[in-house]
Amino acid sequence: MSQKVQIPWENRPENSSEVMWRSQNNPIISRYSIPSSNSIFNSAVVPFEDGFAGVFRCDNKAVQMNIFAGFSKDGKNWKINHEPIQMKAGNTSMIDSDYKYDPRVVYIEDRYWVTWCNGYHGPTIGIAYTFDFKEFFQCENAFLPFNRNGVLFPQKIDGKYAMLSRPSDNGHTPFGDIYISFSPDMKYWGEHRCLMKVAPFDQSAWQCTKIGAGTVPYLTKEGWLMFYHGVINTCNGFRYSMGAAILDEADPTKVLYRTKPYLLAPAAPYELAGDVPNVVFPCAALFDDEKDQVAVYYGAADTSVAMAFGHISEILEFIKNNSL
Ligand code: BMA
Repeated sequence: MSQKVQIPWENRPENSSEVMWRSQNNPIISRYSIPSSNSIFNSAVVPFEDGFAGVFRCDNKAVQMNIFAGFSKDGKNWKINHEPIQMKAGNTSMIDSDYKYDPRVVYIEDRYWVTWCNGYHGPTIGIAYTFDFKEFFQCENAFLPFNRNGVLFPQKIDGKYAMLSRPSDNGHTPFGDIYISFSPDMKYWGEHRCLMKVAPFDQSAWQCTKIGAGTVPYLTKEGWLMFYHGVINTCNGFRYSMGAAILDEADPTKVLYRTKPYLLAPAAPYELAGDVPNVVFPCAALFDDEKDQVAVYYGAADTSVAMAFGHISEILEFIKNNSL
C-alpha cells in the first residue's frame, strides 16, 4: 500500500527521544491562509495525482464553519480554494447542511469519500464523494443527529463499508465513545457496535472524558492503525490529546491495543493558545511503508493546522508495549 508520491517528512530532532515529533514548520497552515478565514484547522489530506489534495475546515470571520478543497505538491505548502465546496446531489436530493466541519477524506475503490460533521438539526455525519476535488456529490447523512467524528475505513470489510463515529449531544459533549457501523451501499448504516470507551480516570486520564476517531485506519502488519483524540475535562476546560489504537484486521470491531500514555498532547505555543486552547486534534495521516514513515495532520487549538512525524514500526511497538 505504499504511495508513489513522497510524503512530507522531517527526521526526529537530535535532542528528541519522542515516538512522535512536531514539524519544525508548525503550524504549516496559518489561520488567515485564505481571505475569508478566521481559522483553518481539523482538516484532511490524501495523495492525489502527482501531489496531494485536501478538504479543509475554514471557519470564516462570521465564525461560520465550512469545508474547502485545497491542493499541494509537497503536502506542506497548500493552496486552499477561496470558495467553499458546493455540493451537488449524490445518492439523495436531501443535501441540507446548516454547517460543515472536521472533514476526513479517504480513497475507496474508484473515488474519494469525504465525511464531516454536518449540521442537520444538530451535528451528524455527512458523506460526499468526488473524483477530482472539483465536483462533490453529497449523499445521505450516515446517522441520526447527534454524532461527530465519522471516519471511513479505506476498504470494505466483508463486503461492507465501515465507519467509526462518536454519538454525542448538541453541545460541547462531556462524554463519548467510539462506535463502528457498516453499510452495503454508503446510504443505509447499521450493525452499530461499541468499539472503544473512555479510559478510567485513574488509568489514563487524558482520555477519560471522551474519545473520537481521528485518522482513516491504515492497514499494518499488526492490524488497523488509527490515531484518535482523547479528552480530559480539567478545571480550565477540555484538553484534547492524541493517542493511537490497533484494531483487528479481519474483525475491526475488536481493539487489540490502545495507548495508555498519549502520543502527542498540547505543549507547543500554537497548541496551548488559540481560539480553543489545549487542542491537538488528528484528522489525517500519510503513510510510506517502504520508508517506515507516517506524517499526521492535526488541528492545533482550533486555529491552525500542524504536523507530526513518526516511524510506523516504532509507533506500533509503542502502542503494543504501552497498551491500556
Ligand atoms: C469539538 C469540535 C472540534 C474541536 C473541538 C475542540 O467539539 O468542534 O472541531 O476541535 O471540539 O474545540
